[in-house]
Order: sequence, then structure tokens, then C-alpha cells
Amino acid sequence: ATPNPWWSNAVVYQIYPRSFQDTNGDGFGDLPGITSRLDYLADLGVDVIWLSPVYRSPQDDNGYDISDYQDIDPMFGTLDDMDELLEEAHARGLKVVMDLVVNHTSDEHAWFQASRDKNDPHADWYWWRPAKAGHEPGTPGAEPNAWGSYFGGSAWEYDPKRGEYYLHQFSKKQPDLNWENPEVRAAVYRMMNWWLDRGVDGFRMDVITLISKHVDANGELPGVGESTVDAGPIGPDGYSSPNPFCADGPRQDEFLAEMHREVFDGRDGYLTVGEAPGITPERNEHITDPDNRELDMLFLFDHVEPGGGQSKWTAEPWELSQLKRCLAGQQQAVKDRGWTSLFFNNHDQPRVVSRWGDDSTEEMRVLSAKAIALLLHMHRGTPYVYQGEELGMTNVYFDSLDQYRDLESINMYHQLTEAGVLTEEAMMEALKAISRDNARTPMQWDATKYAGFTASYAPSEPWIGTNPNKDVINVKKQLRDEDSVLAFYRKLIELRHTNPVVAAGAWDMLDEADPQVYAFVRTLHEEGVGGGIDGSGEKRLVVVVNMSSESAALPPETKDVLGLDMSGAIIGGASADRVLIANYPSEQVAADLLFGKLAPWEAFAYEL
Ligand code: TEU
Ligand code: CA
Repeated sequence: ATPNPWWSNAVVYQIYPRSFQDTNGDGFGDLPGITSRLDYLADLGVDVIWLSPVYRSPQDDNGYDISDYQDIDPMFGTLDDMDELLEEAHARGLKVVMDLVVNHTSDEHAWFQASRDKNDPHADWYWWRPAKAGHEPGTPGAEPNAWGSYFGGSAWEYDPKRGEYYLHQFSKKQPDLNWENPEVRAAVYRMMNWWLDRGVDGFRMDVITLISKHVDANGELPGVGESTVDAGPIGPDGYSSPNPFCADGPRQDEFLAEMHREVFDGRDGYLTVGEAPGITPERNEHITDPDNRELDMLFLFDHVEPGGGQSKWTAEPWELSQLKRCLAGQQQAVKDRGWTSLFFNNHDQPRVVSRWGDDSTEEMRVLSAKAIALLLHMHRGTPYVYQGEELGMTNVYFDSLDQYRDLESINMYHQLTEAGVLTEEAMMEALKAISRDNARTPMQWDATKYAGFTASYAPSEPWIGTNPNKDVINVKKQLRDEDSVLAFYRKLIELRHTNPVVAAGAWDMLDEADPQVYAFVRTLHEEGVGGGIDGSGEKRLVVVVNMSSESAALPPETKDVLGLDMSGAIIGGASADRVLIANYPSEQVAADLLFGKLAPWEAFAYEL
């Protein structure tokens, strides 16, 4: 078999630079701050750090609106600081992946400013369309186009200078680039090569599955001009799932293959991960199949989106069955070829211990944080740890709108309350549950005033409030506690590096219908090991997680695989030393197996 790529047993740590470590007291995290924390990351054992954008930007969407791809925004530092970070990271064996945001630029980018002149060579670098009867573009005779932006309002913005509308799926300060234009693509590839030649080790590619729009044979967008393509439904708040005119369009594979040829061919040791809203697990297999030379892996969203066309703000309460169904689909799709990322947290998602765990008491928070971490890290794929997740950081539960900073949260608050979709109280509850700001409060290093993110005497307060529970949840406290969530993540990451079953074993669900317990088995068919007459043996791990704060019964298929006999005793006896990792003492796990019972949030991997 071909050797597995280096990233198939690597762990990636996502840093949100704005909230990670401030070193000059301006209340914003910065590059020297990241460099100062590299020993902490090396000690945790991660292999790669992914930085959310640090390029020059007006910061309308916290850096996902880029005005110069080849310069660092002064709030984060300079290109020299970036070179220093790369050198110091590489000296510790850490790779550095940048966030590539090329579905759109900032409206303050020189390309967009030039494009506002119809006679400029950049005129066709964005999606400009004439007004229709003084409103958003649309098909003659039909209603004006009603596409909504993810961040509220219309996806079309009128520019008085050009006298036309431009498309922006995100904020009006994030105009979509026109990837149909080969000059746009060439400019992006030139920039990517410039960063890789500077020593960057790859890219996380922001909404890269939105770059090919579903244009018709004449290149016209659905529902616009003389388009022959139906615009499709629009979500209740224009948000819902990716707008139908642009997820996974007809030239998606062509563009990714061209990018691979122009940028990555001939290079090695890099990582590419595409953020892929609107992509099915089956399409993930095609895009990540190494023979297609597109991307190494993707972030799929079906397990963290409400699904069914629901809006994240008004979706039904979460069920474990949805998580099981989505993760099983993601795992099965790439069991023979292709690969998958593994994530529950990032800068756009609420803190998973508050979302799917139990942060109501310290005991439940620690148990459930470890249980959910074990669940994720025991799957097949490349795990991503988001800053603070390794501490079991929780949502911040701001209780007034003026504490929020995220334009998505603020815009949608106004849009949904003014439209009568949600009352202000209901919207505040929704923000406490799922606002992106829950993931963006200062990293909690210690129990000082601003959690060590910035000095207590700093001239400026942090740009966003510090979670009051920094006194209880912080790095300093957990570094000296071998039962901490931090120590547990260190063990999980070490298993990814040292245990071939964890890194490469096949994945199969157990007891899918059980509403409380998530269980599966990992199987590695090793050539020339033990057993079979053909010298092929196999090693198996059973992973069992009680995803609830109540005790649970060991489900039947799991019992069978564990070899429990009718009396519940494991044939040959349940031995504590077969417990590879658990959030309870191994002896208790062995005893619980004997009685077929699981304590609240009990989670373990058991070697057969
Ligand atoms: O996010 C893409 C995306 O789909 C987001 O709209 C996200 O799914 C949603 O906000 C979840 O509630 C990427 C970046 O990760 C995000 O931070 C940016 O705001 C967005 O693209 C635009 O660049
Ligand atoms: Ca700073």
C-alpha cells in the first residue's frame, strides 16, 4: 500500500490570532503573541498550526475581508513578525498553514476599487449586474433577485460610481471574485506561490466550494438577466444552507485541479484543507481522492449545521442521532479512498462543551469535554483542535447585544427581530447558544483580569469581553493537573501519533439507534501480524461514549463486540489494562463493563 501521507496521523491546532495572545497592550492578539506561545503548542503535541487571517484588512468580518493578500495587517504586526513566527515554528517541528480567503476580497482591495470603473482591466473581476427597475438585478419580467447574504440583507449591493450592483454572499464589504475570469485565478495562484515560497506550509481555504457559481451556458447567474437557470429557493433569512446558485458549481473540480497544477505540483510536505459548505460526503471522496489532485481534505458542515434548510437561529433542538448520521456518512464516504477532517469547534461555531456537552457543573463540564474530545479523536481522519477547546472552554453567555462584536450576530439580531421571526428575548437566547463570538473571547492562559490574554494593566481592554470563568478554566491551572482536559487532549494527540489503529483503522458504527450512547469499532488489518493462516491479523479498538449526563446501559451490538457473555462478564474477563484511554479510572471502566452500565459521560477506547 502507498505510505499514508504525513497529515494522516497529524493534529492541527487552529489559532484565532485576534483572541490568542496580545503582546503590545492594544487589546488585540498579534503575531509576536503567537510566537511567544509556540512552546505551549509544541508541548501539547500538535503538528500544524492554522492561523485565521492576519493579512491587511478593514476587519469588517475580522480579517475574512482582505484588502492586501501580501501584507500583514498592522494590528497583528509585520511581514518580519510573520517570518519570525515561521522560523520559530519550524524550529519546533510545527508547520504553519495560512487562511486563504479567495471567494471574495474586501471592497477596499485595489482590485475591487479598480473594478468600479467599467473600462478598467479589472472590470470583470467581480460579479457586476445592472439594476432591474431600480432594484437588485433579476430576470426581466420577474421579481428583483431575492438572494440573501449570510450576514443579513440582500446579496446584491448598489455601487453609485459604477451604477451597477455587485454580488456579495457575505457582508457588503466582501464582494465575490469572478472565478470564471482566468486573470482572477492566475492572480490568486501567483499570491499562493508567493506565500509557499516564503515558507508557509499550506492553506485552509475559506468557502472554497462557493467559487464556481451555477452559471448557464452564457455564463449568466441563475435568476439574473436572460439566465436560463432557476435561482432556486432562498432560506428564510437568506442564510440557511449556502445559496443554491453557488455551492459546488459545475467548474469546482476544474478550478481545484488547475490550482493544484499551478501551485502545489512539485511541492511536498504541504497541507490543503478546503472549507466546504454545501458539499456532500460523496463529493468529499472525489475532491480528496489523491488521484484527482485537488485538495488533501475538506471541512464538511452537515454535522454542525441544523440541516433540512433550517436557519441556525431558529433550528430544532439538537439530537445525537443527527450527529451519528452525519459522522457515519462522512466516515463511510472515504473508507476506501479520500480523507476527512475531524472538527467540532472553530471560530464560527459555539463551544462544543456548551453545545453538546454539559457545562452546568465543573464535574460535568470536565467529564463531557473529555468524552466529546475522545469521541472526535478516536474517529478516522485528521483532528482539528480550536484554541481553548483543549481546556474545555465554554460559551461566554453575554446577556446584552452591545457585548457582541460579530457582524453576523449583530446583523441577524436586527433582521430577525425586526422581521418578527424571533422576539428579542428569543434572539438573545439564540446568541448565547450559537453566536460565533462564543468562540472568540480571549484565550484563557491564567486567572488574571484578562485571563493572561493581555496584561491586567494594559492601556486597552481586550476587543471583546473575557469569559468570567477564566478563574476556573485556564492553562496555568491545567498544566499542573494530570486529570485536566488539557492533559487528556495531550494523551489523545499522542495516541494519534503512536497508535496505528487510531490513525488508520477502518471505522464501523455500533448501535446507531441508541439515543444516548455513541459507539464504534476501529479495525486495522495488519499484514504479517499474528493469527490468520495468511499471516494477516487484525487489531481492534472499541470506542464507547455515553453522550449524556445520565447513566446508560451498554447497548447490545457493543456488548457483542466486547465479547460480553450473558452474565455481562467479558469472556476472559474485562481487564483494566485493555483500556487505552478513558475519562474515568480504568478499573471503574472494567467494572462498568462487567455490569454493562455506563456512568454519565463515561467514554473509553478498549483494545480487543
Ligand atoms: O465561513 C463560511 C461560512 O459558511 C460561515 O458563514 C459559517 O458557516 C457560518 O457563519 C456559521 O454560522 C467562512 C469563515 O470561516 C467565516 O469566519 C467568514 O465569516 C466567512 O467564511 C466569510 O469569509
Ligand atoms: Ca496586540
